[in-house]
Amino acid sequence: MTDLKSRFLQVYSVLKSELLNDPDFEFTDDSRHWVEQMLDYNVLGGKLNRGLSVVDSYKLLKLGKELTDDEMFLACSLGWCIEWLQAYFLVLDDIMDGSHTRRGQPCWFRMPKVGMIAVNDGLILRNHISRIIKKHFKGKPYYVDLLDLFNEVEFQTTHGQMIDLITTLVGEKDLSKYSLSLHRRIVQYKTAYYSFYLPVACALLMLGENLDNHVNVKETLVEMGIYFQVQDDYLDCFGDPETIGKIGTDIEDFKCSWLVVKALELCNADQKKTLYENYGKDDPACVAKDAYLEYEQTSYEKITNSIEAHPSKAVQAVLKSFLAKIYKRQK
Ligand code: GPP
Ligand code: MG
Ligand code: MG
Ligand code: MG
Repeated sequence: MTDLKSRFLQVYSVLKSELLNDPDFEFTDDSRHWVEQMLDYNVLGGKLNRGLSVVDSYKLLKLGKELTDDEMFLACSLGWCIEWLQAYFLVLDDIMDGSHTRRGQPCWFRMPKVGMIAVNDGLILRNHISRIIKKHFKGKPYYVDLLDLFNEVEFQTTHGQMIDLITTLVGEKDLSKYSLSLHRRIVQYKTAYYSFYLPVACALLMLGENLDNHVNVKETLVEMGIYFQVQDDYLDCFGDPETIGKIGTDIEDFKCSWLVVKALELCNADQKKTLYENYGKDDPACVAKDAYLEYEQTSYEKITNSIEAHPSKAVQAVLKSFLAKIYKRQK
């Protein structure tokens, strides 16, 4: 394990222990135990990419200058807030998508004693973010901006999730309504802002930056987030469940996945008929496999060009480190 990761995990223990001893709730042994199990089950076990990238971005934007212990702790805490946000989204997303596994274990709501208690656990995870930010950032000049940022990104994500869900109602009636532009709109909102823009925005706020001055950084990150979700769609069908830690449900769920949109674009009338008959049931997305390889290449080039257009080398380094983490990923 890298130094940074073990440091990051130490901060998790600190934050967890603060939350489990929050004076605004009188915990009993049972309730404390429930929350602790719930946190370890849902917040840990992922790749921690989003969380760690707050620290990485902060370091790069400080041009390699050593972080003080305090800065390190704060950057890690914001990283964990994003991991908490992700846990909150995933617990609820798995219920909505009827998923079975996540990060190599049963989805939280599938656990025998959990079921729909998972809905409230999701809300607790969301509340923890505000508790962490209040405890460690209240009094900082960027406190209000930080709260606004998490609220705004949550607003975008829940609305992206809403169109992801209601679009399937349209698709079930008429699959031909699915298009690349509709897909783009869904994934931009449901994934890109919280996964890519949020970590960098947190680092920028800690550095005292005004986010309004960084709209071009946001655009590049959103582009990367879209690419990342296309990869997620691809892996839902073609990834190895052992490696990605989850069993795909997009076909059964009638999702407006990149694969079905691409398949619709490429197939002939005969294949289209097969697709209409099978989507929501079987595995008809294979026609889009080669197109994915092409998409991966052109997206990479497009994003690289947009990164190189940024005036600041430090910003370029941040963006490049993100792209390197996801290019041709298998999980
Ligand atoms: C990814 O969709 C999007 C999310 C996890 C955001 C969920 C948002 C909520 C407001 C609950 P996905 O269903 O493709 O992800 P996965 O493949 O990991 O299930
Ligand atoms: Mg899902
Ligand atoms: Mg989903
Ligand atoms: Mg998916």
